[in-house]
Amino acid sequence: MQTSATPTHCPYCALQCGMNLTPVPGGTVEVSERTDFPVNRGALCGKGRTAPALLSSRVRLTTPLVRSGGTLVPAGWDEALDRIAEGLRRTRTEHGPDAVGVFGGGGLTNEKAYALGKFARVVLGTSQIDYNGRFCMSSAAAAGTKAFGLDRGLPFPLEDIPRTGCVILVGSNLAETMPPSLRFFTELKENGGTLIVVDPRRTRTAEQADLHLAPRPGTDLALALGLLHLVVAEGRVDEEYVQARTDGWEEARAAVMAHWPEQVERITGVSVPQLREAVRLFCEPADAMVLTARGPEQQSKGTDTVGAWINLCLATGRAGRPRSGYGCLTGQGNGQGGREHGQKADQLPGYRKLDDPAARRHVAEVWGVDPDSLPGPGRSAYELLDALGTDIRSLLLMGSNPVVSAPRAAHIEERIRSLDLLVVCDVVLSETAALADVVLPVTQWAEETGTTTSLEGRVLLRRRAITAPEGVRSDLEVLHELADRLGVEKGFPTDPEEVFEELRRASAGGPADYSGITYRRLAEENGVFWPCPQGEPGASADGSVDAHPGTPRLFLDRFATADGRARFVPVSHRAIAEEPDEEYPVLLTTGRVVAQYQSGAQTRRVAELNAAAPGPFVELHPRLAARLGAAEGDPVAVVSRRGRAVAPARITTAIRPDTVFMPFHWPGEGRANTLTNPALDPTSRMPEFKACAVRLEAVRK
Ligand SMILES: Nc1nc2c(c(=O)[nH]1)N[C@H]1C(S)=C(S)[C@@H](COP(=O)(O)OP(=O)(O)OC[C@H]3O[C@@H](n4cnc5c(=O)[nH]c(N)nc54)[C@H](O)[C@@H]3O)O[C@H]1N2
Ligand SMILES: Nc1nc2c(c(=O)[nH]1)N[C@H]1C(S)=C(S)[C@@H](COP(=O)(O)OP(=O)(O)OC[C@H]3O[C@@H](n4cnc5c(=O)[nH]c(N)nc54)[C@H](O)[C@@H]3O)O[C@H]1N2
Ligand code: SF4
Ligand SMILES: [Mo]
Repeated sequence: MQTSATPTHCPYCALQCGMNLTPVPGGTVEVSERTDFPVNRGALCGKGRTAPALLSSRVRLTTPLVRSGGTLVPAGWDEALDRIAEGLRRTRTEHGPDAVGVFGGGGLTNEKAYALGKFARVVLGTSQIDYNGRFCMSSAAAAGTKAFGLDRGLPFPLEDIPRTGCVILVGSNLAETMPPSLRFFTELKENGGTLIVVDPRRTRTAEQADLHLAPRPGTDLALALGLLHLVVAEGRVDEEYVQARTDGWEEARAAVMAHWPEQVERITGVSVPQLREAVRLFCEPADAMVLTARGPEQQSKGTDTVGAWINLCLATGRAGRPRSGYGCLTGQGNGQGGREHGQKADQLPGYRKLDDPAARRHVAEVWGVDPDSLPGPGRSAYELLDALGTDIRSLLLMGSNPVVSAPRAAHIEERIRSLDLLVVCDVVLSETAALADVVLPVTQWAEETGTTTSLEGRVLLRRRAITAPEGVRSDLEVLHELADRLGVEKGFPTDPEEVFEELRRASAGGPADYSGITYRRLAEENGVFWPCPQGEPGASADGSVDAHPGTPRLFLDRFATADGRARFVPVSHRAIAEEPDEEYPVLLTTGRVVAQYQSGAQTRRVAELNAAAPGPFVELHPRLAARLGAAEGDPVAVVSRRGRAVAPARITTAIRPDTVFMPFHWPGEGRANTLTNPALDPTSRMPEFKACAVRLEAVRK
C-alpha cells in the first residue's frame, strides 16, 4: 500500500479546493491540508473534509446490477455490458440512432466528458446528448459568449477580487456554496472595498455585505436595468471606454431609459435610495466587478438578465481591465471543463460549435471519421428528459440524478420510468439509478486520475491516491467496453492521460484550447489557465513544445469577438413565466445548504453531513407563517401547478414575506423539484428553478 500523501482536489464544487490524501486501512484515505494550492490554502468545507467517507465500500455500489423480474439483482460485468449493448442496438435498429439518448454531468472529468460526447456521436451516432450543466451556468455562458465572444466563467483568478473597489454579488450564497472563497471578499473589505449582495434572502453571504438588496425573485433584469438607468442619468457612463472597446451602446441605452427607478422599485421591491446607493458604491472606485451565480441565471430570462449585468459593466468601463470585470461563479467540480469538450447538445471539443463546418472537419479528423457522419445539434437537457419514453427509448446516464434535480421532477420521473432501457453509471444507488435496468458501479475521484477545470478556468490534475475496490470500473472503461461491443474497437482508451492527449488535439485552435497543456505541466505548475495553445517547438528552455504560459486574465487587450470589441445587448425587463395569482399567491425559490451537495446522492450518505442537514425545509417569513397558523417545525405543504411537497417550516425574518425558499437536495415528499417550473430561457434553455407560483397549506399533524 502506498503511504505517502497525494496532492489532489476535492470531488465536489467548482472551487476545486486542493487537499492531500493519504491511504489508510479499510480502502479509504485521510484528508490533510494542502497549503500550496492558492485558492483555498488548505481550508476545506465540511463536504470536502468528509468526502473520503464515500470511498468505503459499505455505502457504495461494488457490483453491476441488472433488473430481473422487476428488481435489481447483482450481475457480472460481462452480463451487464452485453445486456446494455444488446438493448442499445435494438433501440437503434427499431427506432433509429436518435432514439438513444445520453445524459452527462458537470462533475465528470474533462476526459470523461470528452469521451462521452465522442461516444454519443461516433459510436451511437445520436444527436440526443446533453448534460446537467444546462441547469447550472448555461445562461451566463450564453450571455458571456454574446457579449465577449467567449465563455470562461471567471475571466480572472479569484485572487483579483480583494484588489478591486467594489463587488456586486448577484444571487450567490458562496458562504454556503463555496465557503473557502469567502476569504477573498473578507480581504476585499479589509482593503477598503465594498460588497453588495443581491438576494431575496439575507443569507450568510448577505450578512457580510455593506449593502444587501433583496429583490423579489425573478426581477434581477429590472434591477440591473434600473442601476444602468441611474448610471446614465447621473452621468457616470465611461464614454471613452464605450467608444474604444464596445459596440451597440446606443440601442442598449435606449432600452435602459425606459426603466425608471420608481418603476424598477415597484417591480423589484428595492427602494430608489438603495438603487442610488448601489450605483454610488459601484461607480466611485476606480475598479469594480459584477459576479453572478444561480440566482439571476436560473430564470426563464437568465440570458437577458446576465446580459443586463454585463451591460452595466461595459457602460462603466468595468470589463477587460485589470481588477475589473464580469464573472460567473460556475458550480460543479468540472462545471467549466464539462461545458467545453462536447457533452453539450450543440458542441464539439474545445468549445467548438457542432454546426460549424470547419469545427466538424477538425474534430472528425482527430476522431478518424467522416465529418458528414457526425450528427447535428440535439435537444437541451429538459427537452431531452421530457422526450424520454416517446422519441427517446433508451438512455445512458453518467453523473447526474435527475429524479431529484430536474425541474417538474414528478413528470421527469414518469418519463424515465417509461424508457425501454435506462443505464446508469454511478458510485451509489441514486434515486435515478434505482429506476435503471442496468446500473454500473464506477470508480471515484480518489481512485482515478483525470483533469477538471475550476471556476477560474484553471485546468487541474486530480490524482489517483488509492486503488478502487474490487468490482468497480472507471467510466472510461465502461465506454471502452461498450464501444467495443457496438463495433468500434479503437478510439476509446481507458488510460485518462491518453484521452487527454487526444482532447488536446481536438481542442487545438478552438476557443477553449488545451493543446499546450500536459499532465506533466499540470503536476508541476499547480494548474494552467486556458486558453493554452501549443507553443513552437523549442520555445521553452528544455526544448519541449508546451511553452505557452496559459491565460489567467482574459480580454485585457481585446475581447474574443471577431473585431475585438464587446457587444452591448439591448434587453428589456419581462415578467417571470408564472406570476403569482389568487390561487398561487406566493413565490417559491430554491437553492442550497452548506452541508448537502446537489441531489444529495453523495452527501446524504455521509453521517456527519446528514446530522448537520438532515432533511428538507420550507423557509418562510413570520407574517406568512402566522397567516398559515404554522409554528417552527410544523409541516407545511407547498403546492404548485406541478405538484405538492411537504416539509417542516423554518420561520425567519431573513426572507421576503412574499417568498418561500426550499433547498432541493432531497427526494420524496420534501422534493422541491416536484414544484418547479420547466419554463425555458429561449437562448440557453435554462429552466426557471428560481421562481414559480405556489400556495401554502397547513398540514394537520
Ligand atoms: N453546499 C453546496 N455547495 C455547492 C452546491 C451544493 O449543492 N451544495 N452546488 C454547487 C453548484 S453545482 C452550484 S451551481 C453552486 C450554486 O451556488 P449558488 O448560486 O450560491 O447557490 P444557490 O443556493 O442555488 O443560489 C444562490 C442564491 O440565490 C438566491 N436567489 C433565489 N432566487 C433569486 C433571484 O431571483 N435573484 C437573485 N439575485 N437571487 C436569488 C437564493 O436565495 C440563494 O441564496 O454551488 C456549488 N456549491
Ligand atoms: N430546484 C432546483 N433544482 C436544481 C438546482 C437549483 O438551484 N434548484 N440547481 C441545478 C444545478 S445548478 C445543478 S448543477 C444540478 C445538479 O444536480 P444533479 O445533476 O443531480 O447532480 P448530482 O447530485 O451532483 O448528481 C451526480 C450523480 O453522479 C454521481 N457521480 C459523481 N461522480 C461521478 C462520476 O465520476 N461518474 C459517474 N458515472 N457518476 C458520478 C453521483 O453519485 C450522483 O448520483 O441540479 C439542478 N437542479
Ligand atoms: S468549497 Fe467546494 S471544493 Fe472546497 S472543500 Fe467545499 S465542496 Fe470541496
Ligand atoms: Mo450547478
